[in-house]
Amino acid sequence: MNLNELKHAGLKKWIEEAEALMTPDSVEVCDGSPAEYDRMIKVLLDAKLATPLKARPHSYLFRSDPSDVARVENRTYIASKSQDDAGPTNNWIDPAELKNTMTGLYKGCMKGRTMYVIPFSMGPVGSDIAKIGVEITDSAYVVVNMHIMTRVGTKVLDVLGSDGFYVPCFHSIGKPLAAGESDNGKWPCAPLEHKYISHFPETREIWSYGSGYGGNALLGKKCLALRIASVLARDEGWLAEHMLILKITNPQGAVKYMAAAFPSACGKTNLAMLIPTLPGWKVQTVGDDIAWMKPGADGRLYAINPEAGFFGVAPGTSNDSNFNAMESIKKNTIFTNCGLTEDGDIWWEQIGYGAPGKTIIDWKGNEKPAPQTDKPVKGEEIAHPNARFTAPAKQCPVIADEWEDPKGVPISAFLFGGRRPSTVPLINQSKNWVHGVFMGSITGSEITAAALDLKAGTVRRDPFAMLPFCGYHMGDYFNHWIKLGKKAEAEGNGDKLPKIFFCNWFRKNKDDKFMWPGYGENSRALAWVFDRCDGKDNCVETAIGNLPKPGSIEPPTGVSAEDMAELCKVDTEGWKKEIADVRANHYPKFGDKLPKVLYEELDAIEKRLNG
Ligand code: SAT
Ligand code: MN
Repeated sequence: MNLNELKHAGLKKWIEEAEALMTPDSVEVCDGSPAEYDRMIKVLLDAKLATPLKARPHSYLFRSDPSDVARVENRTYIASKSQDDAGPTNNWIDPAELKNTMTGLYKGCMKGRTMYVIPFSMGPVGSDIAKIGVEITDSAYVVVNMHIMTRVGTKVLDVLGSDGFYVPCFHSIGKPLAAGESDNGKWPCAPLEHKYISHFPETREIWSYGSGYGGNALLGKKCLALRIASVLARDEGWLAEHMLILKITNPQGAVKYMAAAFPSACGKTNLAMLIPTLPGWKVQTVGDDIAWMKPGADGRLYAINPEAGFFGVAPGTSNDSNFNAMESIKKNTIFTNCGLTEDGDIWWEQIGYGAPGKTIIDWKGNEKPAPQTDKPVKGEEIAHPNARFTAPAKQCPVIADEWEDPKGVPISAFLFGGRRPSTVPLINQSKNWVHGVFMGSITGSEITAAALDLKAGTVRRDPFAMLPFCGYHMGDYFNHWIKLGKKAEAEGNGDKLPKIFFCNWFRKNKDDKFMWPGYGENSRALAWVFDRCDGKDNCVETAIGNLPKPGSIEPPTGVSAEDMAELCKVDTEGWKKEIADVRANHYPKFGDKLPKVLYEELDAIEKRLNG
């Protein structure tokens, strides 16, 4: 599409300003067509950045620069006008100063390259809950990934009309090309000290520079759908959350939808695609990473998955751990930083089998002996631990029919969880909304090996799994959740709010062995949650919440009755320590902005534990 065909004058002006600043050789407005995808792949093949995979139709492998392999949290900024609005858990730079620095970096940054303009919708095009963004980028790799992860193209411009709202997103890899120069197999990016992933919450803008990887570059995902959307949600009265959405059907055919937030490495994608071991139950996927939720006219909370694909961690994904993910990536998939086998397929640690043939190319492009087993060897990884697949959600065999319903799906339950070897029971229902917000606010995982400045055994708290993704002060964020509950109650809709639960698949016994098998067996806890939402008499009220009544969750094979009882009981001493840790080390981080009702909740639980 030609720039002059653009109906939106503001958008056209913004693109022209970007072109004048970044001085690309040419400008292309993306139409989102399959032909455009193939043309971009051709550009990437010519630059020797993509390797076609013989074993998977229409699929390609990329190897990034070893310095550009993950989100860079220490280069990620929330540049609100006041530092206090960004809060203590976000990096902050004054927006004028940051724009000044970045304008300097953007100057001439696209020389020798094409500037792609990607109009995209987060959420089904035209949905009331969806939002439009436009990403300007000089990376064809970003274009193909955005094709899969979002809805791109002309249909989005049609919805935008001549004056619609969009989030403007600048992205440059920060590697201009001299005349005649080509990337020639070297992943283009800028050095770490020039990387910036910047968010301007007041003006709803995203400026990213220097990285081509994942959430740093695919700006619809964490930047728009979480950091900027969390600010929009605060201002407009809805929720933008780091949550999977699943559909669950019981043996009688009744359906509920649940949304769940976990810190990284807790198996969110696995839970979203779980295959229940409980006979007659069915789980289907609506989303695996992000949920946008708005109160509907009936008082219920309706959720959409703003994304259109999965950007999943590859290592650890196998037919055993996530069969449906393995099925989703059989074709039309982009792989980044995986190993390449002799027969032209990808491979990674814990894929479920050793690598075929004699040799394998690792993620850095080096030839190595093909591993006989899929066990990881630290420091010798074939795939980078953050290697990824980008696959269309519609390829998931258990994608729910409603996954693209513009109305969204009504949520019955929220689940929070983390890796907690001790203290936290298998599943626990909050006593009420505020107690549920308390549960979300103390979410975290215990760290196993001593890392950075934290001792092993310390709980690294990641409230609502949103710490790296909230575009404003976390104290205000907790308050937003509390206000949403209060408003629903004031409108007589308190009982229509999702019930809130805390789960823990990672309890260990004295011998350091997992007490719960996890994966498909987690359906037992989901079934209990399902029945709880219907008010079934399957719980006992305790000091910390509503726990499963003995016998209400049938233990899976290999879990003894004693272990089951242990998994579902109150560890009074452990909880006293938990409360003390939250009081001394966690809540004070948020200063005055921590809602008073959360301290009251802390006092109330402590009193019950002592009483
Ligand atoms: O790279 S992403 O931000 O998209 C994924 C992640 O780091 O959680
Ligand atoms: Mn995520």
